[in-house]
Amino acid sequence: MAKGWTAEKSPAERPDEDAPQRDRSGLVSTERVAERAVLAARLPRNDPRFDRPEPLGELALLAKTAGVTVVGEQVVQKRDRPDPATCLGKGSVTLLSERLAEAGAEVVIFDNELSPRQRRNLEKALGKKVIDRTELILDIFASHARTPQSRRQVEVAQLEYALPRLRKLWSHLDPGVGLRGPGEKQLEVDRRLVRKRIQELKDELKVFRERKEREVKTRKEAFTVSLVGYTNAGKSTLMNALTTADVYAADQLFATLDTRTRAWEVGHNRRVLLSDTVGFIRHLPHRLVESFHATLEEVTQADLLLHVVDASDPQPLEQVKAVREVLKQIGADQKDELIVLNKIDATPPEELPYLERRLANTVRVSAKTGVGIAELRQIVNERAAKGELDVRVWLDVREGKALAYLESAAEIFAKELEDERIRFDLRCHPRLIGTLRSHLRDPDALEVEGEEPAKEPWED
Ligand SMILES: Nc1nc2c(ncn2[C@@H]2O[C@H](COP(=O)(O)OP(=O)(O)OP(=O)(O)O)[C@@H](O)[C@H]2O)c(=O)[nH]1
Ligand SMILES: [Mg+2]
Repeated sequence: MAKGWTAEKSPAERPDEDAPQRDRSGLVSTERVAERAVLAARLPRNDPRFDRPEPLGELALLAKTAGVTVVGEQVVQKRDRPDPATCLGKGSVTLLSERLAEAGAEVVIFDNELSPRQRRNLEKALGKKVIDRTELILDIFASHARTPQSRRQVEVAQLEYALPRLRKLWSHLDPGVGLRGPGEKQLEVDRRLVRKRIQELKDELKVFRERKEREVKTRKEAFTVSLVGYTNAGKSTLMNALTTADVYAADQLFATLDTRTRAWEVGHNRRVLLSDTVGFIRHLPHRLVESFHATLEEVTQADLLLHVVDASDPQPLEQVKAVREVLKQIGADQKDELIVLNKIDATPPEELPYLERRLANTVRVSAKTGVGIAELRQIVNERAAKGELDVRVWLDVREGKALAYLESAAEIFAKELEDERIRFDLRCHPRLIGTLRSHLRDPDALEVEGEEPAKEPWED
């Protein structure tokens, strides 16, 4: 296979086997084994999730992915503004306390992001551990991060989340309100240490990012396609179905945290580079998006986004909206996009026309059964072919390297012997032309459609 088509794993993508299971600061635990939790939320009155049989279904799935057992009845308060002290109102806090006791749960998981104060007050009122959605997502990311890069990315996000919440850890050392005791001093020291660690990690990540940018740039000669979509939409399964990649796919949220790139043959001698990456979710903590910038580099550089949608989900349009918000955050919202309606084997057929009317540019597939894959391949083939140019190249039969490159990289539709050289008529992506030229002994033996052939100085 010609150089440039295979994407080798960079060190940042290789599993980090020796990494400690806990982060060095010891502040943020990633272990949450066999805990029993009750779910709670404050939702605005017009929240579309009230139309679902289970408004907190996604939070339940997140909890399950984090290894938490969800028990008892959920507490959902309809309320347009959060109570500044406890998020939920008094009555709902009391109800929550009763449900916790009934279910024998040790933890409450909130769907809302809680301020440090709200969380403190709730823990005091309930006498139980309180965690919020952001923390749960960070937790899942932490336990799924396998590479040195993704581990650092998660650690930065966790530490930034923990920084304003540090006080709690040291409150037991505080002698009382208004007195600066050892706890206060310890807190200052600790904040400084955390900030220092964040800076260290960011410096290390900068190196990863610069390497990634260089790597992505060198692939510029290929047409690049990125799979994006809500978590669990089936991106990795589709990647496996389209290429011979062996990417981890599972019925859990955020199964993928890194980017994998593989060559995908979409037509005769037309290969594109296909990348699979981390999934998105509603209200993805922005710190997380920021720290995963390097991982998302492929998306921002792609020529085409395949936006994978789980058509069998009760609310696929909500997911599309959430994904587009994240794309906007990373500056990829103006890209060419094709909506891939996936899991059609599990979707009621009458749903599909409705989705197709609401979303332009769609194709139906099932990554699981293979239905629609050929059509998807055809569409991508056409898109990749769109910007291609007609090129004519003359080669001496002894130019073996250039010959091999041509045959592997371009669509050749005519080959003729002309003046003791072989003339090739081919179509290829404009970005390939530079490489093609560099392989030729005589750089003028290549003509591009619409381009003036190079003149010799005496021809003017
Ligand atoms: N019925 C059905 N299930 C599918 C299909 N495609 C994927 N799945 C299932 O959906 C689940 C999620 O698949 P993944 O490929 O891991 O999803 P992902 O989008 O990569 O998820 P993250 O990496 O977690 O963001 C798995 O249990 C798959 O078996 C499909 O076409 N039909
Ligand atoms: Mg995946």
